[in-house]
Amino acid sequence: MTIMLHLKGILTIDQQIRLVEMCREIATVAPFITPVMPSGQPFNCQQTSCGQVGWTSDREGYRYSRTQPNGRAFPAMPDSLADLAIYVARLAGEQSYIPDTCLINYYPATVKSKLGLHQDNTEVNLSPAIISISIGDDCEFLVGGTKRSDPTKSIILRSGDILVMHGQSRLAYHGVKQIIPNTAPKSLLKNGGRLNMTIRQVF
Ligand code: MD6
Ligand code: FE
Repeated sequence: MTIMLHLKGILTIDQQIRLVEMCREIATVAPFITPVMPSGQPFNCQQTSCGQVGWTSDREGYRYSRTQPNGRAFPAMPDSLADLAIYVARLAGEQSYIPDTCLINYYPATVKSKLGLHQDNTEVNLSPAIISISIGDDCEFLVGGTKRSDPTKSIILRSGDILVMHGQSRLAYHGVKQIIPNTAPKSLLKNGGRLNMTIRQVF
């Protein structure tokens, strides 16, 4: 059984605006890129990270790296984001959560924006929760079981929602089926689309 914690609408609009500003600031140091998968196929979303390491995908594989493709370190995780993650981890029953990194995905408001079914298993320690913040347009999110062939169900992730994949759901297959245009709170993202921030304890 897949048990996740879905905190619907837990972030105020002011908190969401501050998170968008945070992502903009992070992107001035670690610009969004469109990574390629090990197969060479580009992702259908743009990515950056903050924290001591950043999630990286290229021809060499999936891994956490201390440096961006441009050779520079990732910007530190802002304290307010780390504090939010520690608070939410507690709600999921994890009392000693260490937020090492936050992967930021941006999905432009196009039909092409999606993320294939996958399992998050690049972390060295696969036990701690992954805390996922949604901002902007609604997203149809698929969640299955721990085998790729398990049936999936759709849930809608809306702006201000936080989803926690922990315990039995930590290794559940999941993906982004579609971004639903023009569903975001007004003037949150000037070109529309969706931001997703996933905070992880890697080690
Ligand atoms: C997204 N999220 O929502 C992509 N992974 O755009 C993920 O891949 C994800 O939301 C692990 C745990 C929660 C997630
Ligand atoms: Fe994931």
